Amino acid sequence: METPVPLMPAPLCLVCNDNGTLSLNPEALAVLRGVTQPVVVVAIAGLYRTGKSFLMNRLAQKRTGFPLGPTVWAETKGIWMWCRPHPRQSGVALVLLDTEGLGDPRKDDDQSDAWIFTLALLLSSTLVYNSIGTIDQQALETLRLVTELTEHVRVRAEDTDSTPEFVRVFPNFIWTVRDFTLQLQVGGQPMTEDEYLEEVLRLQHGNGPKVQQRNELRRCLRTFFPKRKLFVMERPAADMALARLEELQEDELQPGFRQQVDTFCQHIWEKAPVKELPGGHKVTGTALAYLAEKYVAAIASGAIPCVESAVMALARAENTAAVEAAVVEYQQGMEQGLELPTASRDVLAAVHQECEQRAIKLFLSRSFNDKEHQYHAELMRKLEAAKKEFCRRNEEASEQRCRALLQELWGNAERRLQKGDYMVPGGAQLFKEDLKRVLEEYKQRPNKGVKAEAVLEQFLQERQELEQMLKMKDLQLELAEQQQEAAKARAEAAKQAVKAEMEEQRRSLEEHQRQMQERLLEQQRIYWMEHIRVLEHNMKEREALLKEGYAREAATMQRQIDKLQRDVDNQPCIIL
Ligand SMILES: Nc1nc2c(ncn2[C@@H]2O[C@H](COP(=O)(O)OP(=O)(O)OP(=O)(O)O)[C@@H](O)[C@H]2O)c(=O)[nH]1
Ligand SMILES: [Mg+2]
Repeated sequence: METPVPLMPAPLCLVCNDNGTLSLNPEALAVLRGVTQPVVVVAIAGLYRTGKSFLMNRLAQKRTGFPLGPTVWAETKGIWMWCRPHPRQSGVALVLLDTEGLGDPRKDDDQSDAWIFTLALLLSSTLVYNSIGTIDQQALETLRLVTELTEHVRVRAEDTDSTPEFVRVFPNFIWTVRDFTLQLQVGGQPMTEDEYLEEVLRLQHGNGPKVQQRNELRRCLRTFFPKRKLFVMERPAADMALARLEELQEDELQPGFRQQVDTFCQHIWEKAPVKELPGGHKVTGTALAYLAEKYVAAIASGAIPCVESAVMALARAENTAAVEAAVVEYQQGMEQGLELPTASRDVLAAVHQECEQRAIKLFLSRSFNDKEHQYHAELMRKLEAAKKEFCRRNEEASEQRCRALLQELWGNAERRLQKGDYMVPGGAQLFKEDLKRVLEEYKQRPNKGVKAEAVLEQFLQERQELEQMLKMKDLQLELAEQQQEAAKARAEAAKQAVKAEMEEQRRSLEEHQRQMQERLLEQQRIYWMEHIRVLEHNMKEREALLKEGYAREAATMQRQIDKLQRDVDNQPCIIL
């Protein structure tokens, strides 16, 4: 059964900012770890006091939640988190991250703004940048952090400049403009919000340092965030009512605002993607908590957070857990599916095959980045050992049952032996008949299991002393004959078992290989799609730059395209 998203009646502070020192709140971290579903993570960032928390409460479908604060002073500190069941998708959680407003003049350190923005960017799958009024120079200036991201994010540990790689790991970008009053038009023609955004991001001509600086920001936004959207919203209520927005009834909000905010929320609920790692692995709340720990620890130690290092550490933890979970799945399946002793080895083998298949599937669905197949090999070893243990238990159960059965069937004969019934004339014949009856009855009884022949052979061997006791030639012959037959049957059964075992190992290997192959093909497909997406984006960007008359910038982009193409030629399957 699906575990529900842990109930979070109100948001919790996830990343605390204590005068520029960032740390994680263990309580919030524990809640996030408990979210075992994949997560859609929406983070909001932007200037302080611009209605960010209010907008996040709309996404949570709650009037109150993230505190707003009616004063001019910044309200939200650090990063606040609210995990909610996803309003559209079952089995997925919606994680809302509300961040501290940027540019608060009362803050003495300017570094925490950059780190909080970086964390919002690295943890989210959709980043909402919120500004008020119109997309003016100030709104763009606040985003200057984007041009400094090289100093705050590494994609691979060995990168000196990670910028060409950002596009692979960055979230979708949504710009929300609040209190927007302008008409969306160019030359008298109406334009869409997205067209307006592209217009704003168009490079400007001129060589002055100011133009260069602004163009640099535009270029960064265009290249880092290929998926971008704009939503404009009018003022939600009359000035007087703004300070108590949380108390207003829905119909007291401006109808235009209501409609615009609804369109925004619908877009997030319908389109915002589940957070994925490079290679397409879906991030759960548990994994997100792990990443948050790694990134915050890197920042706290004065290092630059590195996506690849965090993902590799996460992969190690997840893959170890995936092996354990797959072994448990196998063991539980075997316990439920088997009744020991099984009638034959084939019965055990059939249940084993089914459980093994399920275990590999579970492992592959959870594991990722297992480039050397190290964890897969560990799983194979553990499943083999677990199977051996079930075989041993099966043999033991069969032995016990067969011994008990022979003891029961031999009871009568044993009593006669004690009484000396076989030592009198005609006793040998009587013994022969009794033995025959016991053997026939033993053969008839079902569910003796895989040790039926071996136990019988041993039983007959143990009866050898009777030959001496009874001193009967024909009886000796009889016993020897029966014993030989039992030994033959046991040897045949052992031969069959070896053959079956070899066959089983071959099949098991094939099953592992089949599922691995499928997984490999799927990973290659995802890798190619990612690569093609980046290539297409860069080519589109190069075209646009050429069209806008920026030959030098277009040439830089061409170099990136060439490098991507070389990567394709050299390494057909790279999984970050
Ligand atoms: N003008 C205007 N005010 C708004 C809007 N949305 C919310 N407010 C009001 O603006 C004030 C700040 O709102 P918050 O949602 O706390 O803004 P914030 O961006 O989270 O603020 P910080 O956490 O301090 O950065 C509150 O009084 C809100 O009622 C809006 O769209 N336009
Ligand atoms: Mg706030």
